[in-house]
Parts: sequence; structure tokens; C-alpha cells
Amino acid sequence: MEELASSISADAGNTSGDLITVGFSQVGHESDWRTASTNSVKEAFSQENGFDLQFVDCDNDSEAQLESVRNFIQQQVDYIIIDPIVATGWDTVLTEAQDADIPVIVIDRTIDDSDKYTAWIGTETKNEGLAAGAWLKAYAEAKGIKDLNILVISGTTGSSAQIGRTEGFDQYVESEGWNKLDEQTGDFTQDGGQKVMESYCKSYEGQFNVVVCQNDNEAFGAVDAMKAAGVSYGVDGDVIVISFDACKAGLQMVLDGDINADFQCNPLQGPDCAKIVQELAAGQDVPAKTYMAEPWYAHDDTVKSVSYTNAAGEDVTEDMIVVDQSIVDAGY
Ligand code: GZL
Repeated sequence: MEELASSISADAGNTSGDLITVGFSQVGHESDWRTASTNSVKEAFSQENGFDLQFVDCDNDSEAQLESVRNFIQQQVDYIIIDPIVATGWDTVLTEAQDADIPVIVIDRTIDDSDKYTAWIGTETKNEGLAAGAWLKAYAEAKGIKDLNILVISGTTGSSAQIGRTEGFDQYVESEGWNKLDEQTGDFTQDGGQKVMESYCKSYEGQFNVVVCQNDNEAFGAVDAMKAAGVSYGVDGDVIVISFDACKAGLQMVLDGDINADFQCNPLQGPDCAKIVQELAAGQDVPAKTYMAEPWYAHDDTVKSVSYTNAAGEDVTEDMIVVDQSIVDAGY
């Protein structure tokens, strides 16, 4: 098991007794989004803010992640933060943490087979998929595109982000009768996106006019593969490109017209998570769920807003924000 561990606790001489010790089990380092997520937690859980953070990068390895949580339990940390690589297989180790009286906070992705944790902070990824489907429907209508032949490069299989985005987008595939030619995982990485798109360009040459990448790093790779294969894409091309995350580099590609629309997933859970830990340490009640705000971006205003029924069953209408340089510069 390859575990990249780094303790950023205070240097040796520190009397950590006056610091709250927190173990953070992070998915890995697969994307720009993940880097922003890690930095957000490390900055919020600094020694200056009263924390001794033990950080483990689980390198997208679920076994390593379960072991990192067990190690935190053995170290008797005060709190455990988990961003779960996959949504299932958690109840046993969460029971062990509960038995050890260590509160667990889940950030970003969800755990779907256990409720033995104190709080969750993240985003509703099904809404991201629904908003993308609603945007594509409106965009195709506005452009007079009758037939949509769609290729999907999905995220890490079994992660709540992959499950949610697929579930939401597929609701439109079904209801609109779109032709989804294929869906293969790119594991949320640029290399994964490139490899899948290279294969798609061979297997589906001339048959597709939409590519949905479930994060920006996959889109970076997919665009490189289409360029190499002589396939035109983006606002002036034959293939519509949809992405998720809306990190800085992704927003730049939206501004440049290489990505048509990008649905943000907010990675900056650090401050909210630190606030929850401090409230727990002070014996206060904390919200069980905290949802992060997430805007939707597009290259232009062909579609000014998207209307859909969200994961909570509410009919919503949300603006599409046209990207300009100031938005890119302010990106994470
Ligand atoms: C989303 C997050 C995903 C991002 C990817 O909630 O877990 O993992 O979309 C990241 O960029 O790798």
C-alpha cells in the first residue's frame, strides 16, 4: 500500500496538548480540484488556528483510505475528516471510530452505506448533472441541433461525484431520447481523459457531437486527444464539450471557447469544516449537512439560465454565468 503521509503538526518541540488533533484522510492528488480541496483544509486547520493536522493522501486507493482512518483511531486523534474515495464500504470503520469516541466529519463526496458520522459538508453532484442536461437541451434547441450523439468520460467509478453527475445527466438522456454512445471512466485524471478520448476518436469517428467530461482534468486530456485526431470541438467546433468543477484552468478554456459549459463543484470546504470542529470542541450542536454554493458557467449567453427539478424535488431556475477574464482570475 502506497501511502503518502505527511504530518503537518507543529515541529517536535510543540506541546500539542493545547491543539486539537485532526486526522484528514484525503482522496488523493488526481486533479486541480483536489489540490484546491487539500490546500483549503490545510490552511483552515493550521497550528495558528489551534490545530495539529495529520494529513494522509490515499492516492485514490480505497484500502489505503480505510487503513489511514484506522491509524487515526489508533493515534487517538480528537477528530477525523474523510473525503471518501468511494461511497460504500464504510460502516465497519466508522463503527470503530464511534466506539473510540472520535467524531467523524465527511467532506465533499458522500458515504452512502453508513450514517455513523457527525456532519457532512459538500455539494449536490446530482444537481450538477441535472443542470448540465438542462443546459444541453436548451443549447441544442437554440442552435437547431436535432440529434445529440453523446460520449461520456465519467469520474472515479463508485464515487458519489460520478454517481450523482451520471444520475442527473442521464435523466435528460432518457427524457429527451438522446443517443449516449458510450460511457467510460477517466478516473478524474487528465491522462485518463486523454486515453478514453483517443479510444473514442477511433471507435466513434464521425459519430459524436457531444463529449461530457465529469471533471476539468478529463476535459484537458479529451481536448488534447480530439486535437490530435483532427476533431473540432468547443464553441466553433463540431463537438460540444461539457465539463464539471470549473477550476481556474477549466474556466480559462471556457473563456477561450474550448469548453462550452462548465458546472462548478466547490472544493473549498476547509473553513466550514474547521468551524464545525471548533463548535464540536466547544460542546455546541452542528448542522448535519452543509451545502456549498456552486455556480454554472458558459462561454456565451446562448442559454441565459437553466430550469430543472433538483435532487430535492424543487423546480429551480439558475443563471448561467458568462465567463470573463476577471472570473478566471478569481478561480480556485
Ligand atoms: C467532486 C470531487 C471530484 C472532482 C474531481 O465532488 O470529489 O473529485 O469533481 C475530483 O476533480 O477529483
